[in-house]
Amino acid sequence: MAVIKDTTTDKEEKAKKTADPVAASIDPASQQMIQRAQEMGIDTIFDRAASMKPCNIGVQGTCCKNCAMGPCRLPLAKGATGEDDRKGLCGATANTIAARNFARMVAAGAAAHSDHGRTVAEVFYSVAHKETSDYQIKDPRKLVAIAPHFGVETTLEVDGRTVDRDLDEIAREVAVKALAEWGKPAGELNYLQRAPQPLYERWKKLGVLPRNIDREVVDIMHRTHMGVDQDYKNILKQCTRAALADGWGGSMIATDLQDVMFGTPYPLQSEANLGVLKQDHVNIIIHGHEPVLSEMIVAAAQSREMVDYAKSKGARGIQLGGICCTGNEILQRHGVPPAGTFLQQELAIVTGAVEAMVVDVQCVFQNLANVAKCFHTKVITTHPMARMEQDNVVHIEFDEHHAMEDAKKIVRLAIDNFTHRKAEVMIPRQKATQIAGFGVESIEYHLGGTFRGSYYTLNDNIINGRIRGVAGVVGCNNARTRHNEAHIKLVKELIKNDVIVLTTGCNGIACAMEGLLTPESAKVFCGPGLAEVCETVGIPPVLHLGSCVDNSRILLAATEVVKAGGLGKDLCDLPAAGAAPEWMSEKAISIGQYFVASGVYTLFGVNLPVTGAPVFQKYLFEELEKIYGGRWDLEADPVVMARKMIAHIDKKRKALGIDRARERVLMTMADRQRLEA
Ligand code: XCC
Ligand code: SF4
Repeated sequence: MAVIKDTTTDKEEKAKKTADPVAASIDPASQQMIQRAQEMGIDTIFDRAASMKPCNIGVQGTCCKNCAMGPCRLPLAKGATGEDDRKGLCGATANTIAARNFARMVAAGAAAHSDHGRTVAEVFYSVAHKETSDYQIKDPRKLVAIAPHFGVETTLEVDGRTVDRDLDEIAREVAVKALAEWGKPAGELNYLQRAPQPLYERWKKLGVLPRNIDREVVDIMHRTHMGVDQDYKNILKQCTRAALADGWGGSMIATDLQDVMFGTPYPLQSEANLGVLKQDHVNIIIHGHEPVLSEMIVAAAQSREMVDYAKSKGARGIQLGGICCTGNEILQRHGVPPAGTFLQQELAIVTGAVEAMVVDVQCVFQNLANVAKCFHTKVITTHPMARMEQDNVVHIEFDEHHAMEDAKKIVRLAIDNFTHRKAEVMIPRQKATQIAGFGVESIEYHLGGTFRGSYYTLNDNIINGRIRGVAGVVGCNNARTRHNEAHIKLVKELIKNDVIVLTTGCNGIACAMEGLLTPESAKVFCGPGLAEVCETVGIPPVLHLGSCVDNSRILLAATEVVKAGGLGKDLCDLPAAGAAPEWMSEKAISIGQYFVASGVYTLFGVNLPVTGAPVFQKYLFEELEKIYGGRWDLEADPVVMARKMIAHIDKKRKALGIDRARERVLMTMADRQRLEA
């Protein structure tokens, strides 16, 4: 194959290294597949990370290519002192450049989440207007619960009596109101008022209430064009607006309407890791983010017709497996096991057991198609927005108006491919059991019990110190750091210290692979307080809340905690912190910014592209706390990261006056006996 490179030097060739499988991942299944790929001469992201260094100016966030006079590169020299007179051709400072780059990441991230939300809202519109019969309203209760937040009445007066409004009518009105959130000409996003009152008032006073979702993204693109906003503080203010439009807008609407149409998740048992694939089954991997298609594939794969067809080809059945957040969506609602995290997508194909890898949008490696060339696997793109240039990729465009038909076409293609399998099937045996499917509603049910569904019990256990605090640990894998290592070290350190963990995204999959999503793991890994709570209530110490758009569930769960009382009046009062230890995507930056702007101390691992602009970095890491109550931080060491989160949690406990309760819990048996004597 022709490779475009400078033929005058073979430096590139010499620099080509392969990854050390054990150094690349903590997961034995992944190690096995990395090694197998190397033996077969197939390169994976792990090898590419070993052979290509990241740009050391981009890493600092201080390379500007926003006009053709650049790229202007402003590296910060190690140990630089004195006046910072670095500037681009136009005079843009390192702060301006880093802030503009940061803002564009927020814009891309908010756009990705929110555009996913828009698709969901459009499908919901079709459902509400009876344009499709493939989808239904599976959870009418949730529809009635969210309608008031859009200003939609759920009851009406008839002859002086209050009666329930017709569900179809509510659905139509919610659909119209929800879709309007992307482009309404005036006002502010409806869901913002779901935040605790003081937080909403703070946003209002600061002038950061998003107007409509699309506008805040466009605003960033305009503002960061050459020669517009050159004040890093003002640029960051717009980051907040766009990020809030994601977390309390596009993402939250996506979660809610998905629940309405596909069902609100409820705890269920499943498994995780490459070992979920089956030698004698047709294996279909579903990868990406939007569950509108995957919902249909799950239904199609379970249909009698398809199962019989699979059997007619010599398979014993159809096994679905998820990767990334589409995987999380079908896990939460149907128990479909994730085959792995973001970094395992190529490795799934390397098993030789995957008949089809179906992808929609986001976090999909283009290299999947190259890996697939070495096996019988069909890579199927399904979204008009996301195609691949390689000629072995099949495009089956998905349309909600004939959703089931499209899904069956895809499943049939996978089944037909079963007979093309070659001899080299090698499925790692590793898989772990997990309990997933948590959400605002099920936490309420579990911790409140059948008789008293409320967050009161959770608050009580936080106040009495059995639970020290709450951590949201979320986000991706990053090939610049050992696969899953920081995720697992961080989460283990937190639960060891009685901090309950709410997880989403690839962290959720990583924790599942490690067996942390089982109630039984509490006894092994948790401190005595958290272990006791988990045992009494029968929950894992790490609660899987779903995909990355489901971070909105974390925001709402935290809001419920505030509402239940005794832990302050605002999200920033809570003994809580957030982290994305292995982040890589622009979506993560948007998530980080909306958590910070909602009052949460938020730590990122690996690196943040702001280190080349120390003044801007200080603004994010220190000044923001005075404005929003939350702030950014960077910490590559997961154990230190946990300590920082715990220190913050303890600081908040002290401010709430509940630090002494915690001390009592930590008493040893001997202390107790002494007291009783
Ligand atoms: Fe992608 Fe959502 Fe990150 Fe995983 S956690 S790598 S964004 S799949 Ni969302
Ligand atoms: Fe350079 Fe300014 Fe153009 Fe950026 S906008 S590339 S700093 S001249």
